[in-house]
Amino acid sequence: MTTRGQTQQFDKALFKASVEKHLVTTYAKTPETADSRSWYLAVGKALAEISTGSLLETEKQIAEQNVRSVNYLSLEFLIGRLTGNNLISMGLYEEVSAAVEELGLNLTDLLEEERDPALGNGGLGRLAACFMDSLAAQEYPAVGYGLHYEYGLFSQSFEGGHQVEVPDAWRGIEGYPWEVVRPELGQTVGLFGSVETYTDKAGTSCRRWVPAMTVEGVAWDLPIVGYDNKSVYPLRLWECRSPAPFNLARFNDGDYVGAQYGQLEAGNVTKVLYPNDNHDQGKTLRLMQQYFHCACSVADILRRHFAAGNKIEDLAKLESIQLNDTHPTIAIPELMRILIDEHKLGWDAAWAISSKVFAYTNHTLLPEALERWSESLIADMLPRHMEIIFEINHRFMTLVEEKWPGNNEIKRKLSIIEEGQQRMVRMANLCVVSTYAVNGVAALHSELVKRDLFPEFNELFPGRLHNVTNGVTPRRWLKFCNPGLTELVNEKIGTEWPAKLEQLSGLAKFAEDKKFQKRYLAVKKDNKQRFADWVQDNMGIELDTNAIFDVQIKRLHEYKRQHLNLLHILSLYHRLLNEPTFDMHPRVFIFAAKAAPGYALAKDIIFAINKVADKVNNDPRLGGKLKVVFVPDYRVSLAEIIIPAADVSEQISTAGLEASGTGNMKLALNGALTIGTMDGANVEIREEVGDENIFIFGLLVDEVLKQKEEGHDPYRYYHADSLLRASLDLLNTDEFTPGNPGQLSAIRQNLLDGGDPYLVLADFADYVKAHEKIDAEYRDQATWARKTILNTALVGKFSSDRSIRDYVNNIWKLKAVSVK
Ligand code: 26Q
Repeated sequence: MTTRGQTQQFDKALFKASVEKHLVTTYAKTPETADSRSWYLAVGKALAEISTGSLLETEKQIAEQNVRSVNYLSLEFLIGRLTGNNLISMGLYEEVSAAVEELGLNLTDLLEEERDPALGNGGLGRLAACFMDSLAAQEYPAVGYGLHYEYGLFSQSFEGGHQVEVPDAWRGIEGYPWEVVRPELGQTVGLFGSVETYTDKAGTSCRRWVPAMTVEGVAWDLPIVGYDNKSVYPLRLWECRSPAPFNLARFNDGDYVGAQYGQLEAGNVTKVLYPNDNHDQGKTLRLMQQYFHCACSVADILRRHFAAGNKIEDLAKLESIQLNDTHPTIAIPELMRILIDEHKLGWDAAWAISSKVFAYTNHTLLPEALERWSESLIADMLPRHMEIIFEINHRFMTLVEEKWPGNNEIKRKLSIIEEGQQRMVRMANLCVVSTYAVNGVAALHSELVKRDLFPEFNELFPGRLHNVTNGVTPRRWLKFCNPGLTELVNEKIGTEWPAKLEQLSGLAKFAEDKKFQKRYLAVKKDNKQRFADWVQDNMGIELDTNAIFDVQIKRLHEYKRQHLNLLHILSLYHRLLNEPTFDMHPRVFIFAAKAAPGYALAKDIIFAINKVADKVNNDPRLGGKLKVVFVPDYRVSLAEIIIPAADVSEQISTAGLEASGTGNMKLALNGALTIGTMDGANVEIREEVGDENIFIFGLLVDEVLKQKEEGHDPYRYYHADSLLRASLDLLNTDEFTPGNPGQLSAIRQNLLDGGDPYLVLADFADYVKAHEKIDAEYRDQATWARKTILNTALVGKFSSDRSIRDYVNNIWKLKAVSVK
């Protein structure tokens, strides 16, 4: 692999010595007895030694310059493996590869030993990881704040086609070599208790929170290595521990052990990542995670601010806090509490600061994903915060009254507090009221945020609502994961594109070049072979790389419509067996997806796809034309081998429901052609690559809304479309579950009698047609080559470097700091 100039001093002999030292002293292995995993750990530690030094130096230089920085608060950072990526950013990939070879090791094999840190669910967590990469690459001062979960997202296996979840102890027994604990950054966090009034020395009556118990926050830093520069930024993850010695007196006073909180052990707070994606469950422990995260992070931001010699009044000048969805919203009342109760600012002075510090990113319009917490739960766990939320709402309601006098309906709609049997706090409303900028994550989504989710807020706060279209880091999602294509691109347009992805457009002029087409297709073929080998080795399924590799990889959710894909597969199965004139190019349908453990229909869909796979992969009547592979345990490192191998990218959500999508960008960048609805970032991908180079189908957002309003009638489609009927009815037979008819009928039932909430049936016919077009166009390899090359060439906009520059210019207003 070609790397850019190394950014670190590198002495091969010293490095080898360091690896061997760690092997012996850190991991207690001799070179003779060490297995591959121990060598990986030792190499990781030797590298982390370099990056930790740079992290401290970066911290120091940024503090000295006392410049504005952003703090990215997220409950999730789905970073994936660090070793390969950091090697690329450090410019040391080849050097280290050579060094370990001299130790008798193979770098590629060592990298496979690393377990993915899976500290996130899906898109939102992965976005946070890409953003950290792009902040460091462009040297915009930043700290990422997250949680140090003991267990990441569960790993998935299949038993009899059913999803089985296994806990993910991502750090292993030895610990993760890249992380470093920072005991000096520890924080103490209060919980529960009461609020009291007291008179201060000046004779003013004040409020203060007297927590009933405290827990300790321990900081762990992971290094985010800047690509081709000397900056290393911290991803700071908080681990919750109980105070030592445990504060039993306090605890017993309020009888917290006895009655309600006996279950609470500090170590439980950061024990496990909640495995829900786009769904809110309202669990007490989750709120505790959120507050623990916010309290530690806000305190650390203030610590840095004061350590650099600044005054509290200058906080908004120097710090921005970006809230990754509403999950860290409680940081807002936490900062207000500190400003008022601890720094003794009046409400207006505190609000003037706080409301210029926070900004909020919305990632969803799905009602079930909008966080609402019961007032009584917040009042119990965080009584002072609840008071502050009421005060924010009170003042906000005054504003609403001024704007719409006497209009109680609008007040009810906009209020941060939702009235009802039990009052609820609407976290999104709290965010919009309390931040200086709110953004959606793709142009269409941001329009819908303005038009449908927050129209009145948009009137009240003109200019507050923005768009920042998501992006992905080209370092991991092209340079690292697709070395073959990287080499080809380097040869044509030079090596600067990983930091300047717009330069990919220089490839467009080769789209018709026969020689280039051949080489581009050969790279794709190699990547397909690499994945096919993986599938053969791990799943025992043989794949033909001449087939179209059709890929849908993302969380399993009804709105993402994996079951629409399944119905299309069933329609092909039906036609191959029943339509004598039907022909198709061989196709491999590749799925990877985790379902939230409590999401029954999502699990049914996984089961159904697995059962259909069993049958079609072994049915000689199909002549090998149809294969279905559901790859278990979808994760970042698996995406890294599937994406480069994809011919077709399935982005088929019901229009209006996928805020952006980012897998769509990664797949297009690696030359997969999108079949997709006019949803999320698909709309902008179409704008960039041109209508000829993407397969758009299905209802538009407003058609979806209209159809829902008028009453969608699934049976109308069922009766009118014989292919749809045949496909659906297969789910009621025992074709795929021999001897057990009905095992797959829950999906059919949901679509027909459950009202088909995501309009699968309404889009089916158009989807089938779009696939027929794909089939025809793939057979003409010159046409296909042109289109796939143009996809790579024309998606430079979707670099997360561009997203970060949008945030920097329109929201954060940062200046880059070049670390010397
Ligand atoms: C909320 C409350 C309690 C427990 C869990 C949650 C929770 C957790 C994760 C709610 C939502 C999420 C994740 C949402 C998510 O990944 N959204 C995706 O964000 C991407 C980045 O912006 C977009 O590209 C996707 O369209 C969007 O679905």
